Amino acid sequence: MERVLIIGAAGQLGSELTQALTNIYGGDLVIATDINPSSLEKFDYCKSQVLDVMDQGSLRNLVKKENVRQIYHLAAVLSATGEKNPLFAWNLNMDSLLFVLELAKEEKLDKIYWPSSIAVFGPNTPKVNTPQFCVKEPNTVYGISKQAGERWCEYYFQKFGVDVRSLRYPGLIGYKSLPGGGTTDYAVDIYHKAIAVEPFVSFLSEDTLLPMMYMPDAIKATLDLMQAPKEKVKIRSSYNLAAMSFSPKEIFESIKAHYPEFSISYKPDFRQAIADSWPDSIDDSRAREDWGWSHHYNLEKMTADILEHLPTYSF
Ligand code: AKB
Repeated sequence: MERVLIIGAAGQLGSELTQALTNIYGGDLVIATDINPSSLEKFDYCKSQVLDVMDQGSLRNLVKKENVRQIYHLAAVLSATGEKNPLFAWNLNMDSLLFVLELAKEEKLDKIYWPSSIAVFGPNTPKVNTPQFCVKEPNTVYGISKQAGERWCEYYFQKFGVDVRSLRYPGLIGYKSLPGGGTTDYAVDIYHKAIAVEPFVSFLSEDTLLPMMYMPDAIKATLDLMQAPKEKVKIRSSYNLAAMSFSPKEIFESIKAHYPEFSISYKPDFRQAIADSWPDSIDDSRAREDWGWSHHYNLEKMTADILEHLPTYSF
């Protein structure tokens, strides 16, 4: 039996991707792993195991013992948390990717998925409709690690034939997990404050525009890319990916249409500089051309869906 391994499964993306992969492959063929034992309780529908991705020996043993053929490597320190402990973020983000790529090469694994981010772009990147190929001078440790990671992915594909695929996610917004240390995570937190009828204090200024995506679209993009025939995946660093762009003021207004009492104030902190270094909007035409990507959710549809489901969702 050939299995699919998810590393960092309890995070924002993993929590929903693990369910989607289980729907495709069945619970016996999917193994959710995370460093935090209590976070694995939610994976009662598939196999699960504690795994520290920095423990190379345990990772290798697990892959061999369970006949893992695909790895989704999602464990990472995000942008805001990374700035608080840059060397830890660099070591975790880079070493873990290299462990996985080496393992894929040695064990001739079928496919690897590794997420990149709009954080690969920096202040000298064209801000509007940011192209697939352009200047990238990221100034966060998270962005530098994603940029270097992209180069390593392409290197392992070119030199060793490792079938590694990647997307540059915009800010991802879902209601099934709590904010996880990202700069775009204000747009997750704001919905929790709205349904708790609490005022929201934004750590970004009102007009800070950032590219964003609702989680069902991110899951669809990930599965579409991973299921695309190999020859259609022409970019082996990472694909630009886009759905919508909005500011704190615009997301607030979309929520206020449902919760008229909701209020917001703005108190920018160190995360403002990170957001200011990132694009306003992304050109993802290569993903659309190469493997048929299209998105479904805009801001209004996303807000309506989250406000319908979040109040009854139990963590
Ligand atoms: C972050 O804000 O750090 C992440 C990202 C854009 O990759 N959500």
